[in-house]
Amino acid sequence: MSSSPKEIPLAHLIKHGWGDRVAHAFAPFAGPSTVPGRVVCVYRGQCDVATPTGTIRADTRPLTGADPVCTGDWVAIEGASSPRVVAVLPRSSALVRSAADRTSRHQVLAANIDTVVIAVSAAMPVRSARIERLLAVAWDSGATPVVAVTKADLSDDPAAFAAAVCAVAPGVEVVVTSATTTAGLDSLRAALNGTAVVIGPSGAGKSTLANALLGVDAIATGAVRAADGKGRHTTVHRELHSLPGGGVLIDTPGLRALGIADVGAALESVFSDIDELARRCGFRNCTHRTEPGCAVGEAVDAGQLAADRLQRYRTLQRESDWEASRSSVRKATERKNRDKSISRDQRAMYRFRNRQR
Ligand SMILES: Nc1nc2c(ncn2[C@@H]2O[C@H](COP(=O)(O)OP(=O)(O)OP(=O)(O)O)[C@@H](O)[C@H]2O)c(=O)[nH]1
Ligand SMILES: [Mg+2]
Ligand SMILES: [Zn+2]
Repeated sequence: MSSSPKEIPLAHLIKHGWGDRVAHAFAPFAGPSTVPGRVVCVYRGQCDVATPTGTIRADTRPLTGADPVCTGDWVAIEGASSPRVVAVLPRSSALVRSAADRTSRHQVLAANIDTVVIAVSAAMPVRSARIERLLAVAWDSGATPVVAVTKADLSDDPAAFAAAVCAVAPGVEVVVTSATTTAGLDSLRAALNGTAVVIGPSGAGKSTLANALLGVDAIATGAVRAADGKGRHTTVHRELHSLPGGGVLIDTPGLRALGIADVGAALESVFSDIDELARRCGFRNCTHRTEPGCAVGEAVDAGQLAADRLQRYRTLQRESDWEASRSSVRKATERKNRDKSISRDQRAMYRFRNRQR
């Protein structure tokens, strides 16, 4: 008899985000010796997984591929005495960045997420390009971005800081918080939904914020460098925690350079102000450079759109297009290699048959 999810004690899994969608996705893998689980932390060849009987360490080596599991993944586990991950369930969303070395594949930072919390420290000047980049990755994941301004207690004018952030995050909720004074934490809690992942540069206060939401100091934090206010990369693992009031939170290590993958239509969400203007341009394929009747150009001239924001939009567009072409080259190469190996297998089969005759 195969065990249906209904027969499994689910309290520990529900705390980690189990619901109808996941139950449905797990159904084809259900079996007498298979249990569902959620990956809470990944190590080389192993991972910690929340299962119906608690969180256990499981072997991930049975899976192949460069980046087989990632924090937030739902998996199927077999083997009670030496548990191993035998399958990764289809992801509902994934936060993806372009690999830093620009040669290998993309890296999945978190899976099955509903909210992406972008941590922006109010103790540092606003870095618009970085916020836009993080938003591009967030929108592209399929989850909803929220900006958490952190360390509001260290800012002379948190409202002005928030306004500057809002200017580069149209349509995104911006919540001003301080883990020190607890200001804004309730608003942030209200903005979270399902599984949230916190991203941002090192030292932004991601882990401190996560601890504040968890209500316990479960995660180590580290002081920023006095000289430039940058963090010291205290967090090294992506770690999933279940929140006391329901919901799930993934803390992540500080992002160094964040290369965007082919984010496609996500840029229209990041730059929805420019997208809105572009609809009113005289030409449908307007490049917003020299065309007559260009609503984007007119908005720049009128001081309604910052010229540098348009410039950053172009930069990200170019990067995304380049990644798209790179990925189509990669797909073509993969196809060619696969065709080659198929014809190699066929030749081997014919040789084998000929010998049999
Ligand atoms: N004054 C003040 N300091 C804060 C606040 N939040 C975080 N900090 C401090 O900022 C420093 C960095 O915080 P972390 O939470 O370790 O930062 P992080 O983003 O997790 O950094 P990495 O793990 O390196 O990516 C620590 O010294 C925190 O105490 C806050 O709301 N107010
Ligand atoms: Mg941290
Ligand atoms: Zn135009």
